[in-house]
Amino acid sequence: MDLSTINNKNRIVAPIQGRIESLLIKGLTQTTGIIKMPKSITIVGLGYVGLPLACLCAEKGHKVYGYDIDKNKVDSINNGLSPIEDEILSEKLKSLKGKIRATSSPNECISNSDVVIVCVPTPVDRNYVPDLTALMESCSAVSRHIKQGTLLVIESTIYPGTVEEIIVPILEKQKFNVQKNDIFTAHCPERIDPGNKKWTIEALPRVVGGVTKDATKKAAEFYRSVIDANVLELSSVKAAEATKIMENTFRDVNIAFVNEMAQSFDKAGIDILEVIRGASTKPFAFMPHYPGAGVGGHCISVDPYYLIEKAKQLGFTHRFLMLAREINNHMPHYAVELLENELKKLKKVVKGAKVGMLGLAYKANVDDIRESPAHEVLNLLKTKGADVYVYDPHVKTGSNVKDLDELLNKSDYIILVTDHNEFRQMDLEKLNKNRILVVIDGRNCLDKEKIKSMGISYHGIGRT
Ligand code: SAJ
Repeated sequence: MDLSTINNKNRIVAPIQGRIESLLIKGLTQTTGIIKMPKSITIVGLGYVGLPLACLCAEKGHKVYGYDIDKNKVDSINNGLSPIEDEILSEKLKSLKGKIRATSSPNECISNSDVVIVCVPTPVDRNYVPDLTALMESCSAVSRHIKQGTLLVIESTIYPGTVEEIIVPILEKQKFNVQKNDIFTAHCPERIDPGNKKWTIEALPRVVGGVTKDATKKAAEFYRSVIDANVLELSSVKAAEATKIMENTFRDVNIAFVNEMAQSFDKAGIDILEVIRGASTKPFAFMPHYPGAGVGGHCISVDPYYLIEKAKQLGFTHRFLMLAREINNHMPHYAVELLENELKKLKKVVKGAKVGMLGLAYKANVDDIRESPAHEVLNLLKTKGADVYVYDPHVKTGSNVKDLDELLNKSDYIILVTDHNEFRQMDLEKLNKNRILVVIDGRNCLDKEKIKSMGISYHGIGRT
């Protein structure tokens, strides 16, 4: 049997093996009568990651506390209301009202919990340097109330070494010996994809890695008790930390790849969507990504910097990852340049131009504006003196017009930054009716032929 067959077989067998293992463990638990006593769990940080996890644990019958410093968030959750625009979450919170005890006081929850899971933001600062303030502050609060024998899991995205170099010393300051499992300490990187109805939190496979083998086991046992997917136990906590960074950096570099290809194809008059469609007919070794007006969100645009920074401390420079970040961070500028070029053809300039900007959120159909490329596009347009009308159906607070019709009525030129369904499905005749002269399609999501057929200048990202 040649190697490729063996490889292919392994590629197919391994996940099935893992699935069978996971089902066996679950089955044994149920058939051997080991009744999984409901645990008392505190989820620290009730955002995009913590809240779905809190709901899942409550659905599985565990006693769930939610600890968050944001009192508004605590109050809305205790009233069964989701502080995040997410229909699945809103439904769940309504049905779980009273089953999750949200609080802003750590002593009420942490000391009563068998499991504490930390899901706080780990952003970067304006110089793209990792900012672990929230993680350190929350783990310090936890360390002052956590009881011996608790399982402590960090889900926040962190660079390899964070648990052992930062979290463990915080616990040791309270006289816990983590190597002796006073606190079972592990990392299980979050894999939430907001709004994804297929890959929900219970359906997503996970990886775990503990400071000790017992911690890894304990963490794996916990996650297997709440999710339906496979839980892979890794040999170390560092391996678990590196896994998440790798999967998101992989995505960032692939997006940078197509963003560079798009700029090259613009010069050559090639439609990149057609070429991606063509390349995707290859049934192996090609994975489509799509060019756009930038890369936002608290994962893809942030996580690479965690590895870049840590590697720098260890004496390695990630030139490729840094270049990918540079390319992706340039895309908002590229989108505005496309608008300037189209205006130039009309002998117009951006200064004083009435520009409608469609979208503020970092990706389609969410209300999250963190790291959104729209911020940069808006800043650039304003700096160049444009009159900008902004509309995002999911971010009404950031919009300065009440709806799409008002934006089209007031604008002469359009730049789409977020491919919300409302924009994808808009009646393109309205562009004509409102005498729109130029459309810059920052997500290549509009019908370019139809727009051009109306005599409107159209330019996408790698798509003319
Ligand atoms: N983007 C592109 N081109 C692409 C894909 C995305 O420009 O081909 C842009 C989006 O417009 C957005 C940014 O990148 O501005 C991030 O988009 P995303 O689809 O990666 O969405 P995220 O940030 O919610 O990423 C999450 C990640 N999940 C976790 O970190 C647990 C990521 O690993 C997933 O791959 C991604 O969801 C997903 O697949 O939806």
